[in-house]
Amino acid sequence: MNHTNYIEKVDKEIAELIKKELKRQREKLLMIASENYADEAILQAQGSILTNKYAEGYPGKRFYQGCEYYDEIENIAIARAKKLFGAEHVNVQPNSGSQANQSVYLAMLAPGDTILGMNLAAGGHLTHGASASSSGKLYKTFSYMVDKETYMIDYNEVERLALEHKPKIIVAGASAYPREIDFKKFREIADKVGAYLLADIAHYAGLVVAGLYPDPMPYADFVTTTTHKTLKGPRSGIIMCKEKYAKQINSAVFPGMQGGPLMHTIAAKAICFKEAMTPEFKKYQQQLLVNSKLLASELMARGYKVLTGGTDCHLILVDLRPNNLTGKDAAIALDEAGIVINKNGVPFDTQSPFITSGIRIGTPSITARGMKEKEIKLIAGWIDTVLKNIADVRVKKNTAEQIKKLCGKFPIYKC
Ligand code: DSN
Repeated sequence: MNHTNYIEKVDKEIAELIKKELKRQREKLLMIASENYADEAILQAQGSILTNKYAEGYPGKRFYQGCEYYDEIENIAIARAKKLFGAEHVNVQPNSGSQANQSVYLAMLAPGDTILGMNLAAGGHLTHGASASSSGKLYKTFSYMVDKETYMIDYNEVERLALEHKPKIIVAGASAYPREIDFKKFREIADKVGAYLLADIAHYAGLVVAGLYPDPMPYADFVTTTTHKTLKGPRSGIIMCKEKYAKQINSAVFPGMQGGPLMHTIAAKAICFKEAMTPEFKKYQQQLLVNSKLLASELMARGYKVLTGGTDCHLILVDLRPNNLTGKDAAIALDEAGIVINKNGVPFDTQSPFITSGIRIGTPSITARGMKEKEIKLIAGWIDTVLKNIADVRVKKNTAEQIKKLCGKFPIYKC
């Protein structure tokens, strides 16, 4: 990509590393469920002169002069996000999904108030109340697990915990949960205890707007998402809510949580939302889902323990304990063979988060390259071969060569 030419002139060291990373993105199968390939228009907006400006405040109410075009850009991003998600109010300034969630807490909770979210070990996110995150340090947190047999959310257990702890906010959403989330059920539970409902759809957003995953908008008070996963946009976040919370949410994002918004990223988000309204985007989401369901069944057919027995979204969780493998060893071996996934704890895991007993596999990036059922079958075979020959250097090298060849047929970033 020729914008690296400018970098080469001033910093050969960084230019070289970007080139190497481009080669890695081109030649390997990127299958980390939370990653994707942003297209050239998104990259161009993020690398644009819009990075030069401070625009603290909101459209029409900025603290700096010279924001006339930034107001227009932000208003376009907001209008598109409202239309795309059917939201009453949208704040497009959060720099990430984490900051979006933290801003909701800052807006609606006082330190010490209670949050009920999905346990990190069950697939929840750090910001859903994990002790290592500010959400777990500033607030009193309780968490729900998944069912020990089915690995699905046990709504009776969520309700029991809600009745016991009377949370002020309940978080529905996950980073590693492959099944549909019943947002209506969460609403009913929240109403029983007078809690707000926050739906974090960071992972599922692309599928939600394509109508392929449950839509939380009719049920949740707040919906947060990142924009770079299934949405295929820039690395960032947004918050959506009912109009009645607009003022509190806006004040929590700025000046509560952040300073000057990243206007180049907001422009890229606007482009992302425009693209997400197209029929091509819907087709992409449909294929992504076909691919992940097929990958799950291909792996199960080869004897792998796919948690919950399949998937309703872009991600698959595999428990490797029956294979006597750790997630860490599997992830390293697969990476050496050209398949990049992440080690992932499985619910009730006895291994540490650095080792883990499982892996998480996602199809957003390979689908963005145009890969379909034929390629998924090949990939399932390669995953199996590598995991059965984890220490065999020749197998890994041979697989990496075949993958490089396949990737050559599905080029990315051609210019
Ligand atoms: N770190 C992200 C993921 O991989 O799921 C969640 O924010």
